[in-house]
Amino acid sequence: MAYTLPELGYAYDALEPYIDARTMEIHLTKHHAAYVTNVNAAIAGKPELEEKCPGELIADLKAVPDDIRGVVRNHGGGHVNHSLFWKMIAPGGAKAPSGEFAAAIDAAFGSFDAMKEAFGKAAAGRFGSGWAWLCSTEGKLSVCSTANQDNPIMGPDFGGFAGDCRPLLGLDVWEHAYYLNYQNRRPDYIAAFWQVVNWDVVTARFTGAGCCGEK
Ligand code: MN3
Repeated sequence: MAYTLPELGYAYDALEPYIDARTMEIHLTKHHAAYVTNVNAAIAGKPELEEKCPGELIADLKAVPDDIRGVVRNHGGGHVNHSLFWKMIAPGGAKAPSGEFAAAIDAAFGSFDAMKEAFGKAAAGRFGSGWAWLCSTEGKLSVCSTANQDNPIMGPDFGGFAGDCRPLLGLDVWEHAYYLNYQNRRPDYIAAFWQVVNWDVVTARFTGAGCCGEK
């Protein structure tokens, strides 16, 4: 069964003024759509790969044949990362973490603001294209970044991280994610991102509601 482009579930302009409608539309219907098309083409006719959900596919790149591993890493990663991203910035939800999750953030970083600062540094410091992440590794929180479309669950051989590392929150810092509205001002885009994070979605990932292949 081929992978499909997910529904956004909200209007392209729902995140304005922080993320503009045109960027959302191009990002989903051109960039994300291309990742879906290309990963599908790569695994077509390989039922042992096609039967996996996208998260399972990218979490075990060693199982992918050499000649398509790069395409699956880039485009399968792109599909997983963007599918997560649309949910993490869906309108609504809590405006800040609470309860056990807030306590874990305080334990790891000292405060919510300190976590945001560390995350922002990871996002701003990623040279070129990639992602910043807030991750949970066996309940311990950390921030990190990955290059290109690598995801923390890919593991250390493929740009990810060791252990049972689950991305809770991700920020796309490819220029296509912000250039129309922010041009070269990545720090402004990072600051705006905090206005659209859906903390209900992020909290659900911390408490274990990860879906297929996301650990
Ligand atoms: Mn993107």
